[in-house]
Amino acid sequence: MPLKEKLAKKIPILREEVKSLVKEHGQKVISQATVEQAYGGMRGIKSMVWETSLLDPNEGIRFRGYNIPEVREKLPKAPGGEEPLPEGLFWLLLTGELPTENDVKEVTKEWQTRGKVPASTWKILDSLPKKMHPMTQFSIGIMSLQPTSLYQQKYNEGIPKKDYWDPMYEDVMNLLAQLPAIAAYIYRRSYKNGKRITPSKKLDWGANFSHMMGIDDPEYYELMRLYLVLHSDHEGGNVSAHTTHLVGSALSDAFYSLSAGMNGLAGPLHGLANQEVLRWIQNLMKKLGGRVPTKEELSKALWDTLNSGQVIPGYGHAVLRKTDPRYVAQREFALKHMPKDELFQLVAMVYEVAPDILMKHGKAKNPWPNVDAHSGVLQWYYGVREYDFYTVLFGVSRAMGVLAQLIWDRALGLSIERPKSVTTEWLKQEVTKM
Ligand code: CMX
Repeated sequence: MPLKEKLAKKIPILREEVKSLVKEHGQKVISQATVEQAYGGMRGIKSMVWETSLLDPNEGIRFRGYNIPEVREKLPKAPGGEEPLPEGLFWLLLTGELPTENDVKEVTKEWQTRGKVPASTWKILDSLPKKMHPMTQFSIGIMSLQPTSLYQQKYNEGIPKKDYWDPMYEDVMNLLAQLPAIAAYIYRRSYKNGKRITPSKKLDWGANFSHMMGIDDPEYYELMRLYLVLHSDHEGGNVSAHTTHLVGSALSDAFYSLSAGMNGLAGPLHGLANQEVLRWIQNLMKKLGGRVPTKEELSKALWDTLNSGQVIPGYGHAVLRKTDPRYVAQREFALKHMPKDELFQLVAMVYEVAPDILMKHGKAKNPWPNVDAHSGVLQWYYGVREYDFYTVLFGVSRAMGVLAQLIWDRALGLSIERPKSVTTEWLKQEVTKM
């Protein structure tokens, strides 16, 4: 059954479930907020619904109930490949069901068909300084597609609220189909000869992305597929997901919403950490005259970083309390394909040394590595050495999760977000009454 038809069948069922859940249990308390949480990034307060994934502090992410090893095993692969196809993950995120090989082929075909980027987008990108950060170019590239929004057009025509999800689905499919070409062109114009590479009708979404970046190595295709799966979704409270969802709640279309989410991903505490990790490691090697440090030298460098008030990039997490399984999956890929690589060995050494130091330092609640601690070194190995670009790769992947949820946001008719804020003065008065 085509993806849209499958989704159309699921929507009325969940709508009814949500309706009766709210009717029967609407007043039950699921979370409370403390003063500390109000100042501390609202950490842990349960007040948002996110259907596509759920994060367990110890086990890590589950996409629609499937953890990362399960997703790697169960999702269809490219012929001869071993890593899951991102198209299959999108199917799973959107429908909650594992796709067949044929379902995945259909999504690949659909994204190939919808992949033509309007000439106006190329023109806008060409007008930007080549030295502009790739994430800024990416966000502008997404915004440049906004005039193509069918959702906005249908909204203006007055379609009923229950049908909002339909043009949203169309916009999301077009946007996902076009994102790799936009991202790849940003890579080509910023770092290569600036020539656009035409997508191939023979390649899947991830492989086509590598192809358009100018990398036609089957092993990198595999890495790209894995990378795009791993970074896609991490429940709703992280900055990129929450921002996309928040902006969408004002009934802004997918282009406004995703572009806003990407601006959040561009922050150094979020998606930019992947480039920071490699910068940190390479600065350290430069200081040592280009050689791999000993464990003692590495420990000293980690302490120096902490003592100068900086964070160790790629370590810690707002929710996770164990090594991120997305880190583990990338480590497994590295052990299989590049075990002798010097930078990988250094990343592995940081994994041996940093958690103990962070525990001794005593501040970070989670001393273990997150997804960003490993991704850069894999890109570097396959020749993508322009680390300012790494967050764009993250962004193409993250788009799948946040946009799948955005369709559900409209399908469920979720309200405009408007939590209550208070002032410090209000809090000071209120706590004295407790
Ligand atoms: N190095 C040094 N100190 C750290 C740290 C790290 N890697 N991680 C957390 N801390 C510090 C915090 O800065 C905070 O210090 P203050 O009390 O002085 O503000 C303290 O430990 C407590 O923080 P926390 O509750 O453990 O962590 P938060 O939920 O506030 O923040 C995160 C989470 C990811 C922003 C933080 O761990 C961090 O800055 N890590 C490094 C950057 C990074 O890897 N980001 C990528 C995360 C994954 C992603 O979203 O892409």
